[in-house]
Amino acid sequence: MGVINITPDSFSDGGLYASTERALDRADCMIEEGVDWLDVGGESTRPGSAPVSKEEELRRIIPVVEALAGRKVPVSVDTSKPEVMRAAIAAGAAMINDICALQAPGALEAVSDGGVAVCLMHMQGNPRTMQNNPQYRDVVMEVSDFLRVRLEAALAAGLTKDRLVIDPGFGFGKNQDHNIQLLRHLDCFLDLGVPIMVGLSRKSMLGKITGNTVGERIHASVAAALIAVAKGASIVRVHDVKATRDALAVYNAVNSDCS
Ligand code: 9MG
Repeated sequence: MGVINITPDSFSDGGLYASTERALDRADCMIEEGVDWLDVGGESTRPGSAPVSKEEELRRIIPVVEALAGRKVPVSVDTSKPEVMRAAIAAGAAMINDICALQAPGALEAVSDGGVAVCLMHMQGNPRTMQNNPQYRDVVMEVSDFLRVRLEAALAAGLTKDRLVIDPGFGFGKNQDHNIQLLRHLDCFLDLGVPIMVGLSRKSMLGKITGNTVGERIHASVAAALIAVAKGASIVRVHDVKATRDALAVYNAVNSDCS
């Protein structure tokens, strides 16, 4: 899944794609590189970021979603606002990627009525404050329990399992040790019975390990994506599509035929 941020303050490509035309160029480039999904977002979720109004989020994303609906690749929209979810679905989105796991009032109904797929992500706190000393007794257990409860809520609202994906939310209210524990034990989330998605690409967790700046984290991002897939992830949310696809092609060639 390729990341298309239409945000002036996004953590890795801030300002670069902050226009419909640029977002579409970036999407076309990712399509050329073989992306399977495009994830379009109009509100930065990086640590410390401030929320944007639904009007501004709609202004940023809807023209891009409408234009991409005519391309060959399905579009996911990264939003937590029910009004934005409904408008995105009407514009052609096939998935809602919600970092708040459909906890906003009206969110469950918005996606259930819309018939789309949904990614339920775990976050402790909110983007503005989430990295201020996050605490867990057992991070893997607590994230898993949260996702189980949100899956039950989604099923009770009429979504079916084949439309649901879960994501432990790397970097969303987690310190370095929490992130490493989650990646090390990612296979535990397979017990939840739905596909696992992860977003590790260019994140500060990789900067802390390598000492590299955001722009220098491509190799670490590809390594992290490979580890995630080896531990059971089905969808990797990335900025560097070709590099990730190439690495996964090698991985799959070795692992798909066990004869
Ligand atoms: C929007 N966004 C930023 N990081 C993300 C991650 O790790 N997972 C998901 N599902 N969405 C993310």
